[in-house]
Parts: sequence; structure tokens; C-alpha cells
Amino acid sequence: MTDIILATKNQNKVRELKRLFEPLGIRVHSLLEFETPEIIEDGKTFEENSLKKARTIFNFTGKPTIADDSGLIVEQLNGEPGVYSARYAYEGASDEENNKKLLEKLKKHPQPHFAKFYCAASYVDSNNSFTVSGELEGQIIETPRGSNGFGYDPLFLPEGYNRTLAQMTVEEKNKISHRAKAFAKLKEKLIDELKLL
Ligand code: ITT
Repeated sequence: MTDIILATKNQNKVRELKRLFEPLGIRVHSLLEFETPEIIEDGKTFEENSLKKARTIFNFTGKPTIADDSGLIVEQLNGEPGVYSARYAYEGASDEENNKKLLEKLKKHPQPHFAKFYCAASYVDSNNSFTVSGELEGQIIETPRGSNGFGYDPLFLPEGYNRTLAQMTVEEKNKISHRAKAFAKLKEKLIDELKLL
């Protein structure tokens, strides 16, 4: 295998996957490079959505494809925002609007607000199809801190740290993140079990 498509337009994800796969001599392409059909993320689980993205883009390009779907799961909110993380306030909402809605909802709950980031990552080619996952546990704080990262990072304090994900460098976040863990598992599976790399 020399080329992999990552089914996303999110630059953060592309950079992360390139760092893992390019040392193995594999070129990572993303949906920023070509026109593809729009994918509606209407699954009830992260797994369903990530597999749908990977399968759709594999069917379209014929090249081995990786996709992921990720989000925040808050215990006191029965798992919200979950698969709706990107559009929690409304379809097309900004990160700030989603963060504001999250804090509004948490107002009636006492601290600590335990939460985790979850990522499902899928791989599809003509013979194989599988999904793995990664998690990062922590809690939601009531005042945003830091300006790095994206999404809910300014409100998320990983367990064992006194800085939010938005106060960490990309390198620090990539050592502990849900997505980094899922991508690392996916890579191991391609190497050890499927002998594809
Ligand atoms: P693609 O679907 O194109 O891959 P996306 O940015 O929409 O890109 P997801 O559907 O996987 O990515 O992410 C859903 C939302 O979950 C995202 O918009 C954030 O609000 C939140 N999220 C996921 N990972 C996060 C992280 O590492 N830090 C902060 N928020 C995150």
C-alpha cells in the first residue's frame, strides 16, 4: 500500500494521520484534494458514522480509506452532546455557541462534571473493513481556558492534568487524545493482524 485517503476536510486530523503514516512511506490524501459526494452523518453511534464515511469514500475512490467520527460524552447529560457534538446548539453552530449551550445545560448539575472524548476510526479497502476506538477521560470546567485546539478543548480538563486541552501544544494533545489513541490502534491492526503495511 502506498496511498491512503483520510475521509475528512479537517486539517488537524490530516496532520495527525500524516505524522503516523508518512514515516512508513505511505502518502496520506484528504478530501481537501478532490471533489467527493457529501456524506450525511446520520448514524446513532460514532462507529456507524465513521464506517459510513470510510465506505462512501472508498466506493468513490477505490483507494484504501480511513475515517473517524468523534465527540464529547458528558455523564450528567446522559451522554450528550455525543454524535451531535459538532451541531449541539444548532446545525452550523460555531464552537463558541456549542460550548455556551453545554455550560447552560450543566448549570443545574453540581461539579465535577465528568466527561470523555470518544473517537471511532474505521478502515475500508476491497478486502477489509474494521473499526477501532479511543477515549480520553476528564471533566468539563465552567470557565473556558486556553486558545489552542478546537471544539470543546477550552472546557476539557483531562484526568491527571491541571491544564485544559486548549492550553496544551498540538504535540502534547496528540500524545493523549482520543483520536491519537484510535489512529494508533488502527495502524497497529494494519501492521500486526492484516500485514498490510
Ligand atoms: P469530519 O467529519 O470532516 O471528519 P469534523 O470536524 O466534523 O470533521 P467530527 O465529526 O469527528 O469532525 O467531530 C465532531 C465534533 O466533536 C467537533 O466539531 C468538535 O465539536 C468535537 N470534537 C471532536 N474531537 C475533538 C477534540 O479533539 N477537541 C475538541 N472537540 C472535539
